[in-house]
Amino acid sequence: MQSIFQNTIPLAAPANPFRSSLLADQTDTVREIHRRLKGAQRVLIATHEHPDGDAAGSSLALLHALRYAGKQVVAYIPDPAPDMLSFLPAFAQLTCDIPDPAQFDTVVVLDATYVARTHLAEALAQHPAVICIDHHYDNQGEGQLNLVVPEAAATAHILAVFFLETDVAITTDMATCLLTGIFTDTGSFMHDSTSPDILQLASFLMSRGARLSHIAHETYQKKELSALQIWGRALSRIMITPKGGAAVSVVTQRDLQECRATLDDLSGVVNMLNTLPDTSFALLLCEHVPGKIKGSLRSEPHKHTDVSAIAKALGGGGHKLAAGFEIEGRIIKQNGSWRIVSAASSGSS
Ligand SMILES: [Mn+2]
Repeated sequence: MQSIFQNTIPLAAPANPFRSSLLADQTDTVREIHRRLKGAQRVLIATHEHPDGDAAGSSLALLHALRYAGKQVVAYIPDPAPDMLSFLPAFAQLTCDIPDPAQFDTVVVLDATYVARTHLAEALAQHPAVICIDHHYDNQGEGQLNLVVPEAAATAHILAVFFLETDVAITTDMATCLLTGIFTDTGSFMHDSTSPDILQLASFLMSRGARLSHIAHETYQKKELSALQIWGRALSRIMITPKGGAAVSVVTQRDLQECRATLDDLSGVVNMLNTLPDTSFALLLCEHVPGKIKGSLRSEPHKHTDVSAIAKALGGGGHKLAAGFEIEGRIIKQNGSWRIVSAASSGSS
């Protein structure tokens, strides 16, 4: 297969020796996406709301690759990415300015189960060249081309193998973005999705200059005072539901204000709740803006609970072991127990 980038590969980057079978049965789709991107002039990259390490990492990896190839590229995020990802090369290029997809000949939607999660659904429904690349098993396949690989640990995993398959040289900047997506979506290589293949790929990305220790430090080992304080509140309130044995905790709007914390500071808390043995799943509820509650769900393979089904029933989505949803309401304490009341109700917390 001829590379999109053969004329613009940085001189220092050698050929990619590593091969993976991840996309082996989607060769036609890989070839067609490669052909479309090669012919594209202006590319819009879009990802999901509340972008995480995989959303931002894969968007920026593709942005770097396409810019090396001389394309004009805009990477759109519906809302700001967490500060902890600001070490990613070209992080400042991620823009929340709403683009007009009609100005781009090609659109690539990354890591989004539903195109609606990009907040551009209406404009993209009219667009003739939308490519969706994702690893969510329930991806809706709304693009003209869809590279959906549920076996992949991250969208960055799919992209890395896509670059390898199409002989795109992976630069240090790209390797850093890709490894960040993989590292965060595998829960620091601790989730079930951590296969021998992914560890070999990680090793390969390190050989391209990605610094795993730096990525780990920036994404997990650096906590602000506000984060530790809000973790303290969430952990001090853990409850185990009598029915079903779920580990649940809540964070109110007032907690966030008093700790000067944001939703991003809570990243990782639900995984901590999920460490409790003898529970079926973990749920963290956070009223992140007044009247809006975000729910994060986690489980583990041996707990035999599909949390994506719970999320879906509440209008959200995700994976079997990690999912989320958002509902209207306020979290208040009433007669000693936590309750969700309608956003219009007032109550003391
Ligand atoms: Mn992902």
